[in-house]
Amino acid sequence: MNELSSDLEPHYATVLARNPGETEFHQAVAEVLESLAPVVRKHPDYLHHAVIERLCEPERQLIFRVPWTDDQGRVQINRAFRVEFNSALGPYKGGLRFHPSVYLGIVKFLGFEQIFKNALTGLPIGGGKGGSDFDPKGRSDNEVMRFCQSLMTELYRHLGEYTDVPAGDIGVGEREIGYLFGQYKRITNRYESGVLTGKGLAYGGSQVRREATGYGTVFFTEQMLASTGSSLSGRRVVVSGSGNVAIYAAQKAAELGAQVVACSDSSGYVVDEAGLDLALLKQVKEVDRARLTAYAAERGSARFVAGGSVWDVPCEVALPCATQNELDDAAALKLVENGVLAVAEGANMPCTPDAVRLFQERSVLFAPGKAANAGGVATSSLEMQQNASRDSWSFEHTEQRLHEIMVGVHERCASAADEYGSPGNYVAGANISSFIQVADAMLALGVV
Ligand code: NDP
Ligand code: 2IT
Repeated sequence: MNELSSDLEPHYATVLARNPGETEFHQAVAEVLESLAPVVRKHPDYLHHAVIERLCEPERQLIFRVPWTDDQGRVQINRAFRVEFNSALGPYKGGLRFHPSVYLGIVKFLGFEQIFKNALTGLPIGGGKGGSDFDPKGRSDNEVMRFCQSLMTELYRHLGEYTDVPAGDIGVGEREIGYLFGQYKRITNRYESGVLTGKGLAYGGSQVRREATGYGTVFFTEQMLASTGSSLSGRRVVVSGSGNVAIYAAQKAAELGAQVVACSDSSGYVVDEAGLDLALLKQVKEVDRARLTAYAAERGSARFVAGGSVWDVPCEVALPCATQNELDDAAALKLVENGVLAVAEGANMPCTPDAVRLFQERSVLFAPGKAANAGGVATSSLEMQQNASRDSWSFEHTEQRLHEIMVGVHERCASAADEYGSPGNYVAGANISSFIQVADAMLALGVV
């Protein structure tokens, strides 16, 4: 990491000492603190009132056992987490991730990022995150339902539309949110729509929530390119992942005239020089829940490369939309050598710190996840608004709101970067603008 100022270094040392082994959480904290030296110089109050120490210590952390029975009648035990990180701006808000790699350090990195991301949207939402080491791959619908019901049987007591509002993330989509909501409703005997977001359209979901993260990432990319007089039209784009964020990032990029030539999953990547066939990709991933090899088998122009790095595929715009630390310095160098102009993080923290540094040194436009992928949680907040007013908006209206929000996120990042002496540095801009917003609310609320 870069060296921290002497004001901030002790806080980072405390985070390391108090949270041993949680490397992703350390990485996320370091990345924010690295931007804050000019802020605490200008506003020493933040240090006097221990805002940084308080921000780095979650308000509440829950860890619990999730017992469930598989289709063979065997009892399975998973571990689940909910980290309610910061509620200065609103109820805790953030997704649930189901993936075998989930442990406390992952949930804390995601929850910490979420505080700042949510602040950047300008909407009244605090930061939280949760998940489980449950692996939905290869599980039947019934197994997933029983797991979700068991998880909610503990989690429900910590949730509420004014308290904590989960949504999806890796491994959690509309199917899982449906089962979770059904169990919440049953246990509480309340039709409390605003307690979960990412719901299906049949029962209180919002138009555009499914598309929102990917669309928002592309809207942010468009703003970044426009700031240098450029656009997405005619650009070669590569996305990583082939899940919710990747599919809708690819779709919006294609709608704006880009050629999206590759995507990936954890087994390898697909190159499709004719441009990805999004209807086929959705059929394979959303309906059949199959692997990318099935896409390549169906599509004459596509080639599946087992293993390897999708970042070897030459492109002008790279959208990492899979998972944390999936794009390292070697991949970044390859992208730069191949002439990449812009990188926007659809995923949370997909680029390693060395990769980010390399992009910045080589003047590649770089958008950090907490800005670029904020459209998902922003549209979750729009879903909460619709639920609270018992209303539902059209697709066009909701997409228009999302677009305005992403323009606003870009504007906040760009102007904070200018004001604090790092023009064009969206990492600094995102961290500074969101930190000030949360810190000011924390000061106003007193020592709580
Ligand atoms: P999905 O579960 O829909 O898709 C995840 C995709 O990433 C899959 O293609 C998966 O491949 C791949 N992937 C996951 N883990 C790994 C891994 N360890 N190594 C390689 N590939 C991996 O998740 P989402 O699309 O919802 O989430 C993707 C990213 O976007 C995450 O970082 C998430 O935190 C972030 N995000 C999501 C938001 C949302 O609203 N859903 C909002 C903002 C950010 P495979 O199928 O092989 O596992
Ligand atoms: O990382 C994220 O912002 C999400 N997974 C979405 C959170 C939400 O509450 O919609």
